[in-house]
Amino acid sequence: MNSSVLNVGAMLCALVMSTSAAADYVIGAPVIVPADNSAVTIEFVSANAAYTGEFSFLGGGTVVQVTMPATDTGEPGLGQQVYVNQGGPTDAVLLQGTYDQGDVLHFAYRIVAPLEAADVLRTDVAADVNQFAWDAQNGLLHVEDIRATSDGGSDNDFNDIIVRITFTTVPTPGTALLTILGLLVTFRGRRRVA
Ligand SMILES: [Ca+2]
Ligand SMILES: [Ca+2]
Repeated sequence: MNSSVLNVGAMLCALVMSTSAAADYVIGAPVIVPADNSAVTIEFVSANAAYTGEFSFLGGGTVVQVTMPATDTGEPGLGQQVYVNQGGPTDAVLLQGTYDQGDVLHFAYRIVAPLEAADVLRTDVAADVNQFAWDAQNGLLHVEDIRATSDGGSDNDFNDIIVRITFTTVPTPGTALLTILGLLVTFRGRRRVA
């Protein structure tokens, strides 16, 4: 097999991989916390939109409702301000609070410019949920900033802002104590053997 055939094979493979990666998100799927005592960080991945929008964290709760609201740090009622899509890459942001397995995290996207496009999209509002698409496998949340209308309307590219959501398990005081006790037992056991 010559190298050009190998190169074509590699290109096809890359194409298939990128195609399947792009199709991994599910429109309207909730962002569900995978484990107890999870801290959550968000990173800006990319934005490709004519409109300017602000992405924020509303808090945790059930699929349909925020029951553990984040404190407003930007626009009143929209929780923890995280990113502006036209702002480009910035540092990862630690979200307020810790969450347990099965909690649903809620987000908002507020279009601020141009003024005629101004809109607020929220994952806890039934009419808005299909503006968000969650790729649980890769931890990527995609936002579509234009609502679909009967004559089309939206371009449905779901890349107007893309953020990566990462869950990290935080040891509770109880588990930390158990770990210390376990180490002490191990240490005593070793001394006795010696
Ligand atoms: Ca776009
Ligand atoms: Ca779009």
